[in-house]
Amino acid sequence: MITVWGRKTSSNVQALMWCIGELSLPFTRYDIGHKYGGNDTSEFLSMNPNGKVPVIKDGDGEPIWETGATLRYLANRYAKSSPFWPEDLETRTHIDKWAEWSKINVALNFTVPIFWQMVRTVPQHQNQLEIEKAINNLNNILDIAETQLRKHQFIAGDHFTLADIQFGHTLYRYFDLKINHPKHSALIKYYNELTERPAFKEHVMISYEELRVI
Ligand SMILES: N[C@@H](CCC(=O)N[C@@H](CS)C(=O)NCC(=O)O)C(=O)O
Repeated sequence: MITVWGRKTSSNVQALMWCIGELSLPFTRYDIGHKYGGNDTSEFLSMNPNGKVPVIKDGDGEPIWETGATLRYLANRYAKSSPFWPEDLETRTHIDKWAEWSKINVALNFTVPIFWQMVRTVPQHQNQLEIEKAINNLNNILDIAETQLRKHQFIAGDHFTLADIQFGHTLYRYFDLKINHPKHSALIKYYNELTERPAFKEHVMISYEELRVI
């Protein structure tokens, strides 16, 4: 049994929960963080000194934090030898490369400069010029995903892998926001297919209204 500490409106928790769903793992999840609090207690900080979610424990195991590490742990423990996280080092590293690319280039260039600015910042403090610049920057990065997805069904190739979790979980909010979405036809097809996956529907396509500042 996997225990998860983290509110379901956290994008990092969503990536983790989507992975848990795709791997059909039993779990218990506690709402922690943001309006639920609980991430500043000594009990929580003894698990994760950063006070951030998600944190997981597998049975009585050590707490694991940093979303990328939790995903790799689950994949190593429960999806070894599957196309999701193959044993072959070269194939796995190719997937890991796209997972890392997604976290650093897509998720980080979306969450704070775009999502936080548009949803979690009061309008009088929003910097429209900076938001526009951030959207253009992200859309340029997504050109790379578009090129990849014109050649392959998934972000790291022809199978659904851990890289799709790190890449795809950001797309629900990206497409939901009323911003300029270029005609990335392969990316849009890919996203539409993700929205048909039950675990994506359940864990990623979640309202973010509780995060809105007004
Ligand atoms: N690098 C960490 C970042 C974790 C993080 O920033 N989590 C956010 C939610 S997405 C958080 O805990 N925010 C404080 C809160 O929810 O109260 C990871 O990848 O897990």
